[in-house]
Amino acid sequence: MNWVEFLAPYKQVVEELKVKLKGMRPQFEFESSHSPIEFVTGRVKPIPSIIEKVKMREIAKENVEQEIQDIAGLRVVCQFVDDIYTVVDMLRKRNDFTIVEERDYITKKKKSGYRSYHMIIEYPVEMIHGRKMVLAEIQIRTLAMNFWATNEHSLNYKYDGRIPAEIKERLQNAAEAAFLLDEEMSKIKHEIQEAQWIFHRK
Ligand code: 0O2
Repeated sequence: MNWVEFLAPYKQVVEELKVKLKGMRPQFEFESSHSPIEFVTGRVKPIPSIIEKVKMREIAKENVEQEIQDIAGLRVVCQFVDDIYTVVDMLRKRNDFTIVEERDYITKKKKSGYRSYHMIIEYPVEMIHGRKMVLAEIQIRTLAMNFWATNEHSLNYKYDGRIPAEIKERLQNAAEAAFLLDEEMSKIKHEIQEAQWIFHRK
């Protein structure tokens, strides 16, 4: 496998989508309205991580592009849970890609405690030899969900996917605490936004 050649369109997609999604924030600021987007990140899945997934799921070489949907990964981080659905609605209205699948791990959290909204999109990228359709995953989550997922991801890496039961339980409790934090913050959303607006004007 020539990885540089294989990953080139994915790199391009991540760069293009980062610009497009990041570009939404200043538009809200220009209109003096609350931006549902706090920040955007993107990455191309590391090669060892792709190889591991291929091996674990016994994916045939010719099916890698179709089966591993998060080689190009974008993350949109929001302040409030409501904002996630605002972003989802805005993404559904776009004409520069098509949505292939949506997974709501917020209303239906994962067993680990993981919460996030996932969108798999098909994005047309113009390469020097023509257009290529590339799958990408957009994860949309709150700051609290992101804090939890980042920490859990590190622990998963540390324990090679076998987190001890006691830590797993603590993580599940932490996931609930994070969700409670999101709920409490949502209840005082307007107060927070007013404060941020005053701060922004100073
Ligand atoms: P990495 O290192 O972030 O790239 P399946 O698990 O079979 O339903 P699939 O294809 O894994 O299907 O998709 P899913 O579940 O939507 O997960 C894709 C990505 O979501 C993961 O990529 C993670 O980034 C994130 N994710 C899903 N579940 C969890 C979780 O329990 N904890 C954390 N921290 N992240 C999660 P990768 O390839 O697993 O990892």
